[in-house]
Amino acid sequence: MILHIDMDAFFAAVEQRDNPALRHRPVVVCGDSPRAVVSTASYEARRFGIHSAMPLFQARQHCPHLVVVPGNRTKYAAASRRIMEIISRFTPLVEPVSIDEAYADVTGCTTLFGPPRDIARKIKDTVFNDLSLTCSIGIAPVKFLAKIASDMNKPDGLTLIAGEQVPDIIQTLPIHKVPGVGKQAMARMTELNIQTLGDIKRFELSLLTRKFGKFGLRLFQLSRGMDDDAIRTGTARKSISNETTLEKDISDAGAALKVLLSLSGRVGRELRHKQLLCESVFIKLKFSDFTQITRTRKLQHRTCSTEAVFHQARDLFGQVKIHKPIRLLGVGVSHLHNRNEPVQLDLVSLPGHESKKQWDSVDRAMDRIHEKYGRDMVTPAVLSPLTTRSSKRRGGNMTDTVIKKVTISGKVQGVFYRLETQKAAQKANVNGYVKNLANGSVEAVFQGPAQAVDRMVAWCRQGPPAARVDQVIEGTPPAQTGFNGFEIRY
Ligand code: DCP
Ligand code: MG
Repeated sequence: MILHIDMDAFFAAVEQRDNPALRHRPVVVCGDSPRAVVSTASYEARRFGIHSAMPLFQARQHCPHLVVVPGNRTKYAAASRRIMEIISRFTPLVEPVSIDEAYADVTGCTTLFGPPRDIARKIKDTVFNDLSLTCSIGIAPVKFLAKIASDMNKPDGLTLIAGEQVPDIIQTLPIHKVPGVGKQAMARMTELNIQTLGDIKRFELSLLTRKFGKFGLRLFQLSRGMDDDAIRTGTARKSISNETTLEKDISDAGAALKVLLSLSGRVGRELRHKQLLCESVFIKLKFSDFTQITRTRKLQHRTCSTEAVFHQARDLFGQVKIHKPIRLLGVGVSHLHNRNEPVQLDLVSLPGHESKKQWDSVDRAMDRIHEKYGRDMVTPAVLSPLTTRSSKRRGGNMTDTVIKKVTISGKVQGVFYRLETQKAAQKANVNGYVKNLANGSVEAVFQGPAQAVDRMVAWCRQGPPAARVDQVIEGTPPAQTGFNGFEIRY
């Protein structure tokens, strides 16, 4: 039998646990920008019709005395780890599927711990005693029904679907509750007058695959209670992603790329932290009219490099025709593998790049800095618009400025090097750009007061920590009339 464990109103419950003043009150966990969306709502808030992904302003309309709490991912991740650890005391076959959700196969553990319902009870009690949090558990012979069962009596539920109940449950299960049935599939279901999973049985496999593609076969199987999806331990997480609703809608590709870079950084960091490699990269865009698209690409080589993830995200983004302002951007990776699986730890192949492994050390350096100083040390530089002190000076008298170009070779490519160059240039009030060259070196052009430009050239000879500068060649800068701040070029 399979257990599906899902925490109740997870982020909100952690906040209510840690702050008694929040208990029994309508609470949402949410960012504080005017465009923030609800991460999760306490069950008290749900009574007002508030739910995950609802814009905060709307939630406030539903419930004027709503309490808004900023999230604390570190705290939720710590709780999540403890929950997963508790579950794995009962069975080694645990598949965490998200921060607050896991499947566990308890088939082989009943002699030791009793029947599945007793195991579920023990898990619920231990989670409650150790963490003061409640969860809901569904038990069923197959995964998809276990998930459906965990949702049946939320919060604090324990629901068993025994083998003999399966045909009845399937017959009456509303089709939109079947995992994988989204808006598009629902439109076709309506065309075919399919209302419950049982209704699928009326159709031949060939028609289902014609209508739903590969998913048609899965529907065919699920409608007969068959789910051959096994518990995937270890690298069980199917994807890692990060998305952000922008403070303001944007139409500018450059600004979007900066956000994608920052998101790629977070995704890359999580990959490396979890010792995983990915084989696919995807991006998600939501537009001002709330329509959204995703684009995915399978990679030739597995990677955990921020640069490689960003490279793909940027390419995918380049293929999207932007007709409307962008409201939300997301970057994700999937087809995850353990890093220590016996494959070459190579990074995605980029035309003309021989020294890809450099990124590995750059990433590690970035990760160390991030660990030491926290996220803010790195990300604002990526996202900081080019209205730095130096760029604000632009438009003023730039005639006393000099311009110099340098080409830096060594262990210098990677996001980190360019970010640090940008930061140093901004601090020195120097305009220009820094970019990677196809031959593995980096080109930087500095424009500003002579002394400051010289300081930047000297800075390049040293480079940031973790870089190894072998050579800096001064060259003739391309003809330029002036730069708007100091930018990272791609
Ligand atoms: N989450 C999020 N944004 C969303 C959905 C969820 O940040 N759009 C986060 C917050 C949730 C956590 O993931 O607390 C788990 O998601 P669930 O869908 O399991 O929702 P909850 O645990 O909050 O509630 P439920 O009791 O319905 O499981
Ligand atoms: Mg949950």
